[in-house]
Amino acid sequence: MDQIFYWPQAASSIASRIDTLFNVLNAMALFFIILIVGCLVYFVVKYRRGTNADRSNPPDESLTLEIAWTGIPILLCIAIFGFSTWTYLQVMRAPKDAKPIYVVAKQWMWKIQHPQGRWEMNELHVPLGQDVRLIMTSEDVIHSFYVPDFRVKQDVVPGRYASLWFKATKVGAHHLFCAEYCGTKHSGMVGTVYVMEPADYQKWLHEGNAGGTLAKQGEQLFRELGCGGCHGPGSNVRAPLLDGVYNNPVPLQEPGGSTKVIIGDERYIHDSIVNPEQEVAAGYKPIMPSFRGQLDEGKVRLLIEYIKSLSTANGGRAGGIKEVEPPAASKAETAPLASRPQARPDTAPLAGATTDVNVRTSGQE
Ligand SMILES: [Cu+2]
Repeated sequence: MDQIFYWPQAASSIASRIDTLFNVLNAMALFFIILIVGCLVYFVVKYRRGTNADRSNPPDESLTLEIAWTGIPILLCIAIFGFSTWTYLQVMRAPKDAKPIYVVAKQWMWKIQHPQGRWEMNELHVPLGQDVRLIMTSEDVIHSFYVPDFRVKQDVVPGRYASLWFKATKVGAHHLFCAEYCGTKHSGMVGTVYVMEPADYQKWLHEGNAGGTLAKQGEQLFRELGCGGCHGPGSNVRAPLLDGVYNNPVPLQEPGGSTKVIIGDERYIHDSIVNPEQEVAAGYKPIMPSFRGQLDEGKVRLLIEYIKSLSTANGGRAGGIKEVEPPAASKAETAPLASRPQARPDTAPLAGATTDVNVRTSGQE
């Protein structure tokens, strides 16, 4: 089924499947409306008062009929359930190699950051025929990223990352709406998604990123904020080194004194910046100041990209933090996060940075 005149065009790889589901449900509803209303009208006319229709010996039982009206709807429901679940899983699971693009929603605009460094407002440029994964968060209230032509919509909630993926199949401009009432100018929170030929997209990407990649900008910000003063290898303050944190196990201090190991994903890095006392790396004191309110989500993203780059380049070490042997006195206490695989292979939960992990996590170019 291609397009019905009152529908937006179908411009993504999953759009036609959503449309099929919608059409099947509509067709079934229409079929039963006609069947039921048709029978109703027919019998009302046939058995109206005064007609000489045959009213003797009405059938009060029909096994065939009962099996039919129970069995057929059950089969239809199972088929719809199966098809829609399959579609839902496709929509929710982004392909592994989908290109990440970062989205921050705020009253009343969409800010988009491409890993290569270019950013844009209320516009999103994407390449044709490539899987794109949006990683989104909000500065203030709940918004919802909605592109009708792609048949995708995802709520964007402050304090967490939401993800949405699609593969655009038609070059051109497509409407972008906020689909969650988010305040006075909600209706003005609109934008455009531009689908470009991949070559044009590459050209476009490199036209406007004077500041370098997000990771590079993050490195700059990391310096400006003085993060290296504590997280640098030569620091007197005991703070974890950050290379190797991303996508590797991080041991956390639990209230009872026990340790819990989590994976240092984007969520963890984000929360460690804005809410550092919440999850304290085992063996460290909760002395990091919170950057909540000082950094907007776009800037936090820069730092995350920088910290990610430390784990994906050079087998876990690169950028501004260079490897040094920790001072002898603090060596034993700081073992978990401060040690590096290359330096001290005997300790090192974070040292789990194996080559295949690093390959798998190098999500940007
Ligand atoms: Cu909104």
